[in-house]
Amino acid sequence: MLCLGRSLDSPCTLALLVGFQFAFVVYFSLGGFKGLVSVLVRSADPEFDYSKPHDVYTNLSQLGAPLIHPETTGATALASGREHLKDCPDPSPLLVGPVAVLLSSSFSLDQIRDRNPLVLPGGRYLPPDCEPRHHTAVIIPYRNRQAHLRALLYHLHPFLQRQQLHYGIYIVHQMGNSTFNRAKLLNVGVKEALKDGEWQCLFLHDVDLLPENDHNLYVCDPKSPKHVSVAMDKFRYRLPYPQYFGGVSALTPDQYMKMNGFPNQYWGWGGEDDDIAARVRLSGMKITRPSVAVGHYKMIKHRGDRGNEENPRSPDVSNSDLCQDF
Ligand code: UD2
Ligand code: MN
Repeated sequence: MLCLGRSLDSPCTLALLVGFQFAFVVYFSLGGFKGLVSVLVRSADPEFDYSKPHDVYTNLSQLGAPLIHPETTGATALASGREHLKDCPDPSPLLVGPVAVLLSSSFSLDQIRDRNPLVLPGGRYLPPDCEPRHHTAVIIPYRNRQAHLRALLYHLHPFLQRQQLHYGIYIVHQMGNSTFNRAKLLNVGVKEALKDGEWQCLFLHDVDLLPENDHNLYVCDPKSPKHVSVAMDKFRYRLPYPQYFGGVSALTPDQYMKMNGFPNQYWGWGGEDDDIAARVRLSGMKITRPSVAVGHYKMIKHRGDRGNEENPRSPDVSNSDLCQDF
């Protein structure tokens, strides 16, 4: 090379130094190695145009007629007449991508039921014309959020039906005025849901979070617990911090048992989501996430609730906590 053997103050060495400096500035302004890779390698993630969302009830008329009477709920009734059905297509042809979100629903529960005629009593659904590939229980810890619950049910029923899942929605209501306990309610919900049906996947879902893209499938990852609400308007569509596990998450019953359920000792707001993330790690599992492109959610704005004041001290996360919590 022409510069070799010349003294340090030669114009050539100076040019090299300036070049290196420039490369460093570019490297760090792109966010280090990750940023550089994302610029050089085109991401395989799909892109969605959130500026033109579909109505959340799009394609619902294509679901087909019910094969069973809507009043029948028993397992045998659900199975009868379905023996010759083929597996549902993968992916569902009914998906539309971004869907509009109504943050306040003026619909009553009766009106929501009327708009979703294929949903069975108890908030259960089974695709009428194909055999579902996935069986998901959605578990919602709840107290005194009527308006949020109506907005969620209005949105979630058509959203999940388009995914052609077998699903059930469980609202776990904490009675009375004593301090709220989200994680304990989730434990109760898991136990009751598993008594009720052979669910392969447990979706743990805040009542005030509305998914914005139906490609965000409400199915579990058999390898790892999944944190699902990765991009919320509340956090400007980014993860607030790497270990964040709040909002919506999904576990198989096996994953739930392996981490010994959720902690029961978090009374009041906060801390339990981080504890749950720590339990995942302590039990030797990793957290997986959908891409930010599909994991979009809107959160209904709200103030803190009476009876769910901030938990003044977060209980220690230790192995001794990992005992008989569910
Ligand atoms: C965050 C997390 C949430 C949880 C909480 C701390 C997000 C989007 N969510 O929510 O998962 O970790 O912090 O505990 O970051 N609820 C009721 N009635 C009540 C109180 C709570 O139904 O009186 C339920 C409801 O499902 C609600 C959830 O508990 O969505 C979480 O409570 P929050 O919405 O008040 O807390 P937030 O939004 O800070
Ligand atoms: Mn909230």
